[in-house]
Amino acid sequence: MAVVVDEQIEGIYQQVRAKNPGEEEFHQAVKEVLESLGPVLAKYPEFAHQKIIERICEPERQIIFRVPWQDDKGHFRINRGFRVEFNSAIGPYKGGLRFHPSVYLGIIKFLGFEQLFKNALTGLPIGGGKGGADFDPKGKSDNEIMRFCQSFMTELYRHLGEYTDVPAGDTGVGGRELGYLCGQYKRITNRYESGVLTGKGTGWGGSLVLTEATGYGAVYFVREMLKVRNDSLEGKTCVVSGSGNVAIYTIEKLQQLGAIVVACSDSNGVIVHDRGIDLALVKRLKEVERRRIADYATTHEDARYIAGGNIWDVPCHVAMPSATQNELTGRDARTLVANGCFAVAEGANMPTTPEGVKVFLDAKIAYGPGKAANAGGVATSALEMQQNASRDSWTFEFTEKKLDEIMTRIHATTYQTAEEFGAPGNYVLGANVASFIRVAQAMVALGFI
Ligand code: NDP
Ligand code: 2IT
Repeated sequence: MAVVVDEQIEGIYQQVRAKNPGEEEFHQAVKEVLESLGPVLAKYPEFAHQKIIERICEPERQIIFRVPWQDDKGHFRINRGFRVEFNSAIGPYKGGLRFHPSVYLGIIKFLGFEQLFKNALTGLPIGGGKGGADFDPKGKSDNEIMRFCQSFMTELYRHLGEYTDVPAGDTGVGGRELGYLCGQYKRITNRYESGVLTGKGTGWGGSLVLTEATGYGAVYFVREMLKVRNDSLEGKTCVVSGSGNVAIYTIEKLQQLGAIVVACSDSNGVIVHDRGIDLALVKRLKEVERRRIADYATTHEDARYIAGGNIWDVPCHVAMPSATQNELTGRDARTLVANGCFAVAEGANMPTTPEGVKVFLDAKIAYGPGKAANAGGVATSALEMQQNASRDSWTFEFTEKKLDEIMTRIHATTYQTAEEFGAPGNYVLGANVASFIRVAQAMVALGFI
């Protein structure tokens, strides 16, 4: 039976590869989920009969569009925009927008696929989607960013709606970009439809805690993983890659819980500061002045900047990859384990390569995959949608408590599912299985979707 199921799943994976040529990141994300599903098909044969896996791997809708805009010198520029509406079995399509030069269909599809399962894990009524553009925000003026966002939304708006598709931020899309996107949506539709985007400013429909939510949530997930091992974050040495939104609030919550964060990074290099990262400085450099992390070392002479360095070479107890996909390789994973690292939680989406994941699972360290560990961002987006729907705005304390409860619940669900399906301590299997069952059951209930 198990062999038949494995062959069936391998056949589906090969079909996905053949139908989506060249989309390597998408293949990788699909493979990782499919590898967990053998025991699920054995328990729920109706999922195989109804071809639920094949249906889930095919997005409901994929939109690709031209984004023309003009730079400050008056030159015409053309980018490519995307929105992949992956699955709406559980709720409206929900997921962020990424602006980065590396964006192409394969990246958006991997992110949309991950998002679908992550969103199901939150237990909230949100489907999965993702979008973005191959636009590079680095070095652009505010006016250029505004013109780009307006042009992007001029096409995207027709696909959105608070009951249809609700974007948010991701790499390269933060408060500034969401403001311009929201403004253009409002101008075109003549509707103040707050629930159509999340991550809005807190003065105009945004939720408190959303800025902090992904990072805070990832740290709560680590706290829970350590709790079942009778341990805590107090006094632990931590390394956090990146220095963007997720990294900054991961560092903040780690510090609040008594950990010492000794390194962070950007795509140019690594800062190592043994007495602990000065977070106020990182926030100023990155959130206010939009500068490079290298500039940190000009303020703190006892910190080291390693141009082109590898952050995973820095010894730590807890590692939190929070920059980008495939940033942590098999070699990096072996280095971390050899240096005594015993917990890894992914703030970024798919930051660890398949070889790296295997190293962590074989070493039996506490390893929280992104779709579980970084679900706090989208969960708080759903809390923003709740507040918008009821024309309410909650306090910071109330919202943070809800986030904490959601992350604690996601940890419990993934932990228990791993045990139930015969892989105790394996959060990869727990997250894939628990979320897949939720989506699949909704699809079966809804009939031909
Ligand atoms: P930001 O744009 O705020 O920051 C990204 C950070 O990662 C920067 O420090 C950036 O450095 C670094 N980085 C980006 N690309 C690369 C690369 N190719 N190589 C090395 N470093 C890189 O993005 P976020 O913090 O919002 O997102 C980070 C990760 O977290 C992504 O994987 C995203 O999908 C995921 N995530 C984000 C959520 C959100 O709500 N924002 C929610 C859940 C997950 P540089 O400035 O040099 O490019
Ligand atoms: O990857 C993610 O979960 C996000 N970028 C957040 C998505 C959202 O809709 O809040």
